[in-house]
Amino acid sequence: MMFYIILALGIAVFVGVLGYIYRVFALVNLSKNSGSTFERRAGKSAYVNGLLLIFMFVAGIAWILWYTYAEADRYNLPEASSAHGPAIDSMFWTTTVVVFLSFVITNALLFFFPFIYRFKENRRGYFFADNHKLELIWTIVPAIVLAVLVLMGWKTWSNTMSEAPQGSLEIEVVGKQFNWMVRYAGKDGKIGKHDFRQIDDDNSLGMDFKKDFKTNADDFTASELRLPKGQNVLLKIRSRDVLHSVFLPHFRVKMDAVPGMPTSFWFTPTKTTEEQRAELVKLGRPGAADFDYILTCTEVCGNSHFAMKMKVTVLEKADFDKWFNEQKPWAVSNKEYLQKKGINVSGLALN
Ligand SMILES: [Cu+2]
Repeated sequence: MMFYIILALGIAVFVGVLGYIYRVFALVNLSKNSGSTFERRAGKSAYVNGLLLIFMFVAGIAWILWYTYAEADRYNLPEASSAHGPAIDSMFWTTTVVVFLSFVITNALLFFFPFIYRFKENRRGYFFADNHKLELIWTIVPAIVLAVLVLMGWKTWSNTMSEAPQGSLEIEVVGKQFNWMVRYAGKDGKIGKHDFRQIDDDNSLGMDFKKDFKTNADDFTASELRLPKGQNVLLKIRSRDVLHSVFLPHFRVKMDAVPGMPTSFWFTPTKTTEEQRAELVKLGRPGAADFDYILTCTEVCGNSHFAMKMKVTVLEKADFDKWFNEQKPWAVSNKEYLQKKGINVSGLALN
């Protein structure tokens, strides 16, 4: 590997030196000739360079458009699997199109002007110290465009970030180096209180049974995130150590997990895993038959950040309820641990 890097560097330096020598000779030649020849040759060179710049611009834009189109199926996310997802997507594409158009317009000026205003023997440059009209245009037009984008984004943001509706399914998502932990509220619909001082090898979430036995008693943990289709889900997010970020790309959900500062995100899944899988198979996407939704960390949090993932499964409501009712509360599975900690477990439903 190192050898090839050095070889590539060597070739680059060699080509650079050759080019430089050529330029020196060309300049020496130019200065030998009389004034009019010099100007003719300079004019020709400006013409060729101008054309090359235009070619580079057109070829570059064509390449971007072609690549975006040809690879769309491989890299673009499928249609959103959540109720608020389409609004986020529409905002994303509107912003992308506006930004790309401004890029094309401003860069077209940049790359066409060297050709249009290239050196000509009898043409003199036009100089001006300032131009209020031009400055007004290039200040006001971007200001209006950006204001519209910001207002649209603000509207989408406030709709997405509104208070979770009553009766949402509460799930706690906790990040730690380097995995996610999830806890369901159990039958009472409430997630029990936690205290970082209660965290140990067994009680990795720090569930506080001393202060809050009742709501903690029926909570259960799971090794994957299961969600019911069509029901509002409220993720209560926290971190046990450093910054992490909850990312459910297919649901257009993203929220930081901040130590010491609880965050949340509510949304409504609209497609089961099986429905999404079938859709991808129909689109012919690679690996579609084994598709699974994913919860992944999108904040660089340490050396195993890349592996901080959890499988997500969306089930039909009936299947979800069945699974939900079969789960054993954490406290029941860890009765001996709680007793050792001096907690009275006689109140536990031992089903
Ligand atoms: Cu991470």
